[in-house]
Amino acid sequence: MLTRINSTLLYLLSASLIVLVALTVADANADEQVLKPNQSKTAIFDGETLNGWQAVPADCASDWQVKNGMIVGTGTQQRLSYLTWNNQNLTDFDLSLSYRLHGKGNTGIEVRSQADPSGKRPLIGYHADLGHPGIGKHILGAWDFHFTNRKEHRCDRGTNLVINLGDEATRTKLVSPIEQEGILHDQWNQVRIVARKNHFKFFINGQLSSEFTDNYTNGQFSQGGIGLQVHDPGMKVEFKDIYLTEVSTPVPDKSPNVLLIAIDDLNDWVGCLGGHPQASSPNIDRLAKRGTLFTNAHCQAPICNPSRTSIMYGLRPSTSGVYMNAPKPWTVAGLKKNVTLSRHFAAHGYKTYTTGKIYHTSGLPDGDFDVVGPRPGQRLKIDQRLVTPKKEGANGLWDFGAQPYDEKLFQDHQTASWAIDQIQAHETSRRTSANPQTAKPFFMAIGFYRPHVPFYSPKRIFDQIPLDEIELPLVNPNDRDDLPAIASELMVAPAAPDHAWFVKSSNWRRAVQSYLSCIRFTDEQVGRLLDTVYQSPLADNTIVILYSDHGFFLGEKERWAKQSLWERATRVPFIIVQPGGKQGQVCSQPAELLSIYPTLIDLCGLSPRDELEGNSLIPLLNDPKATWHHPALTTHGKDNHSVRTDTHRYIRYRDGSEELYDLRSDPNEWTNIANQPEMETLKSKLKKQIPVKNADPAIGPQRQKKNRAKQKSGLQ
Ligand SMILES: [Ca+2]
Ligand SMILES: [Ca+2]
Repeated sequence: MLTRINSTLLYLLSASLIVLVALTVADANADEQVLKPNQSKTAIFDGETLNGWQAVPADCASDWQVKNGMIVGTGTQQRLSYLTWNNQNLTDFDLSLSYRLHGKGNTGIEVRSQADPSGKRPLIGYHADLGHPGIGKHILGAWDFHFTNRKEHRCDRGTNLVINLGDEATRTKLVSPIEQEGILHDQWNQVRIVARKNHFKFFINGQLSSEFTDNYTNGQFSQGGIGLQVHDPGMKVEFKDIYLTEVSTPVPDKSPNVLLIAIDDLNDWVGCLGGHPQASSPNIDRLAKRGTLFTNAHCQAPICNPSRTSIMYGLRPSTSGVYMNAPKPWTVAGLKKNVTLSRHFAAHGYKTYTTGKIYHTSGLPDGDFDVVGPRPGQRLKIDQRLVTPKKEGANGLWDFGAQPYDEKLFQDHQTASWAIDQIQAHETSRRTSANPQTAKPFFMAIGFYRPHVPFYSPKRIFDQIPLDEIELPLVNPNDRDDLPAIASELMVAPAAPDHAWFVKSSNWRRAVQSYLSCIRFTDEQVGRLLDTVYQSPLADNTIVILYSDHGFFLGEKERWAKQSLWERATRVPFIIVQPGGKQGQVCSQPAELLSIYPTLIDLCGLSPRDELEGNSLIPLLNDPKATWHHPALTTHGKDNHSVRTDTHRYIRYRDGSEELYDLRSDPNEWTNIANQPEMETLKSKLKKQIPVKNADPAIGPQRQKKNRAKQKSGLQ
């Protein structure tokens, strides 16, 4: 009986051991695939001799012995004693070993170690700390910075540390790091160190313990040796199964360049979205074929300032309080501490560039980019006024037609030319630098001005789409009958002429022709940029993202411009191309422009930011049909929201009135089905997606000043 129990126990124990080993191997393999080593791992300890190893300093050789297939390190004096492997010029590698620590003390592994030119220490470099569970997380499983000429950075167990160009640290928590209980005293532990360019990972027993990225180019070590350490009298540590894999196969760059192409007021008419038969956009279409086209992507606000704020700050309008074209986000007190997308890239060692319109009115927060190019604005001095609907209540930007001047003078031609020059200069300087591997990558945000009003483009383009052949958008004369009153109030675009004016003055067709011409001209400029990237080595290490800040109405629902929560104003072209990523993917799941920030963080390995509200699109880039429970939200003014799923749009206004459309049968959103009783279940489900927090509209310094003046004069 006793024997049977014992053998059952033994069986259970050995089964759990097998499971444990299998899990460890699976984890290790997952990372191996990322590394793509070109060699199999090499045992660098033969189990019998210390051939290939040397003690540092040389007079501590007696601290290191081989016994029973193990390297045994015994501390004999109060000093640092190392056993180093003879290759002192390792760059990218994967080191694995087992260690067992007896008694007190701690030990560690030297990574990219070098002789200390100042002679203060035997070796300097990065150091992975080992020990037993009792010694605390500041030592066990942490990274140390054993340098004499730069500062120490805490990178405890459970930490992801990023050191920026100025040697300043940012720390975030790892998702499921090894816990203290997972590390054993007096027993064998498996350790794995992965060094890849300036990124270092430390695994214990198959789980990540700590990792860091070192962007401090003045101090980082891109090569060096590896070694084992003891340092206290009586301390005893054993090592065995020591394997080294040198990684020299080129792998996708962990710090790719980023090219962000923002287009102003471009709706879903473009070729690859199939929106208007005469909207030709061959260059945007060819970009889509190189990566992932999101066919159900939506802005977070249907107007310039709040949409662009949401993209660059990573916040919803309902959180930032930036709902309309004022105030500028960087003047809002509550947003001053926030780190914009470009600044986050700068903090990770990128050189940042911008030109054209990235924020509303082409303004920029102070110091938001390292290099700022031309920002010519929506109107040029040489523009001739062509149609003049100004007296009909529109602002001065409302005009359209062909401008006669040289094409090179158009804003978007200038913008593209500057960007191309900068990209080429950056690339030349990187290639010719002393160490191209560690030269800064670029983050460049380019904002094209058209097809925003005025709809001006060269005559050459107008001639491609004759006026009498223009197809007008579909209009249902009864469309507005089923709308709540607040919808009709909110959808008025105050700066635009009304639809009646376009019809009465016979300008509808002309305006559509002009908008289509602008799409073609801007698309040509996009093509020039794409040629610069894709006809050069930049193709292999540059992420390209193209988006429009929101859509645009040209008579649909008998209205013009953006400012509404319907499809034509919220849906945008949105394309992400990553080097080495899957090509020709089409994703019809709901996507938000707000996701650009967190997605780029993931694609470029930057440290995450807790305040960001968008969802990283990585799962959809990997598989466009992946399970995705996130609808796309658009907000227009405080507490008016639209929720777009893969099939429906639900709109809820601040007074509680609603609209619901089934886009599968009603792509023009003509039939509001919100009042149908059978829709209650769906509506209550969609209602739950609406933000709970609805910040009051943010106010900038001018409004604050006025309010103070009012208070002073007793008016408030
Ligand atoms: Ca816009
Ligand atoms: Ca309707």
